[in-house]
Amino acid sequence: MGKRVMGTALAAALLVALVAGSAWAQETRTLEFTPSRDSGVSGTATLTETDAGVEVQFEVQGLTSADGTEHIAHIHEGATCADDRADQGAPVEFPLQSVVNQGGAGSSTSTIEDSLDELSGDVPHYIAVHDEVSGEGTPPVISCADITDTSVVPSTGGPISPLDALLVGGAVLATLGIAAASLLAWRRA
Ligand SMILES: [Cu+2]
Repeated sequence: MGKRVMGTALAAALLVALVAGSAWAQETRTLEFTPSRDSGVSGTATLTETDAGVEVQFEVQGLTSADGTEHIAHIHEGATCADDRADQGAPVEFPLQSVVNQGGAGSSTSTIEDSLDELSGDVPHYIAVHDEVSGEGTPPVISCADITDTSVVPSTGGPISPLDALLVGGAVLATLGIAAASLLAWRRA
């Protein structure tokens, strides 16, 4: 009986440690969108490494188009936001879900087949939100976020986010509790 209780407790403790470990290892980076071409459109992007690739999630504010207007968005490879602002932008590497203006703000979530290391490596990448489509050609970029090592804050090895701290702290407490309980059960047996 005692041995079985302890075995179960140890298995539970291991499971908790595994879950905490994977939460710890999940890499998330936060980027900032700044206005291009005096658009006044800014925002925040979160890039998360997942099993399927990189989940790109962002929201922008300050859109002045009509409600319901679609703004196409991409990840461009081979230049920076500064280059794009000097009309020296780079080609699209990944299309992203378009932003739809709702009351001046809009969001987008896409998963792309790439890695954070690749996106923030030697070749520059930027996330671009474009002006509303009118006529032919790609409309100009109105908000831009560089994906570089200096503009990203990894949650592993860097500053710990409050959620990470909560998850890990909770897991540590749970593991200690289970260990204490199993020790008690073992002593009583
Ligand atoms: Cu684009």
